[in-house]
Formats: sequence, C-alpha cells, structure tokens
Amino acid sequence: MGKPRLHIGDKNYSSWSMRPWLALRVGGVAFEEVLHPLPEMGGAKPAFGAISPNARVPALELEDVTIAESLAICEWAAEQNPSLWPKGSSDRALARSAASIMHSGFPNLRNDAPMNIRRRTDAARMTQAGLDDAAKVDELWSGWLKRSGGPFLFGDYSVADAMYAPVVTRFITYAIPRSAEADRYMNRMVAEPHMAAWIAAAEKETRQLPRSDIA
Ligand SMILES: N[C@@H](CCC(=O)N[C@@H](CS)C(=O)NCC(=O)O)C(=O)O
Repeated sequence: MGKPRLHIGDKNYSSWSMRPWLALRVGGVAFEEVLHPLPEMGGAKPAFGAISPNARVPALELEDVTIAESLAICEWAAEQNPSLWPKGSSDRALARSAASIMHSGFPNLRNDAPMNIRRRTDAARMTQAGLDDAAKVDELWSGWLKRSGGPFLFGDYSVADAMYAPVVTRFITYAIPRSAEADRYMNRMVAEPHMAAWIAAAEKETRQLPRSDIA
C-alpha cells in the first residue's frame, strides 16, 4: 500500500488539521499531505464531500477506508505508535479525557479567536465567555502539568498536546493573558520541531480569509 494521505486545510487557519498532522509527525508515522484551501464564509464550498465522509478536513485516506474527525485520526496514529498515549492506565485515561474535552469544548474561545498563526492582535476583541474558556484551559494545563511534572501535559508528548496545539497559537495571536506555567508550556510547545515546522509553513502561506484576518 502507498502511504496514508492526510487531507488538510490551510496551515495558517485549519486548527483541526494541525492536530492529527502533529500526532502523525511526532509519532513518526509516514504519510503524504494534501492541502485544500478552506472555503470563504458564504463562498462556494469546495468539494470536501468527495474527500471525506463528513465533508470536512482533516481526513486520513487509507487503502480501504477514509477516517474523518481529528481525534479519530489521532487514535489511528496512536495505534501505529502507542507512545502517543501515556503508559500508565490512569494517565492514559486522563490524557484521553483531556483530548476529548478539547475536541468537544471551548466553543466561545474557538468562535472569538479563530486560529490565525500569522496574525498578531489583542484579546480586546474577545467576549468575556471566550476569555473564560481560555482561563479554563490555562487552569487545566496547569493542573495536568503539576500532576505529571511535564514537560508536556502528561509527561512525554501525547495526543493531548497535539489536541491543544492550536490553542497555544491562539494564546499568542490574541495575546490572551495566561499564567507563568501556561506560558512556559507554550514555549515548549512552539519549540517542538514538528510544531515549529507547521508554524513556519503557515507563516509562508499568503492566502487570506477575510473572516479571520479582518474581523
Ligand atoms: N470535528 C471535526 C471538525 C473539522 C472541521 O470543522 N474542519 C474545518 C476546517 S478546520 C472544515 O473542514 N471546514 C470546511 C467547511 O466548513 O466547509 C474534526 O475534529 O475533525
């Protein structure tokens, strides 16, 4: 079989694509990436329906099936390389819980502060609900780091870190206030070579999405 193909959106904007891309890269799982421009708000929808069962990216195309949903793709990556989840059963359960909390949560933070790696603006544009979501993320990160002793949320880099990676970039883009512990974690995350490579590629992209760049 050829390499799995990961369909992703623009690296500057596609937060959901970033997560499994990181899990696959950190896990050392070989794959090809296929980048599809994300649609403009109200613009013509690209043919993501032909790529993925949920008509969204990311999607991982295997020989026999295509896997939709970022967290499911991360789980597949962790089946190829089990070190993407912590070893101990309680730690593994907690890391899975952390990843699920991110996958289903923090809607106000996501709405107020769409991922835009290149941009530098400020948190004044965010609602109190969005800032409250960010403060909750900070509290969770700090608690998990205290419990594990770091350097990543559950010790070694895990799927949980990949799931929170786009939030790290949002804290930077929107200069969201954070604790010293969260700041140190963010510095470790952006220095991680695969995340640094994604950020460098995002910074080279020139396409703009007005809903994120002008709003
Ligand atoms: N729950 C999905 C969310 C995927 C998602 O919303 N992807 C966005 C790009 S980051 C998308 O495909 N948007 C295209 C559209 O809305 O038509 C996941 O975890 O993968």
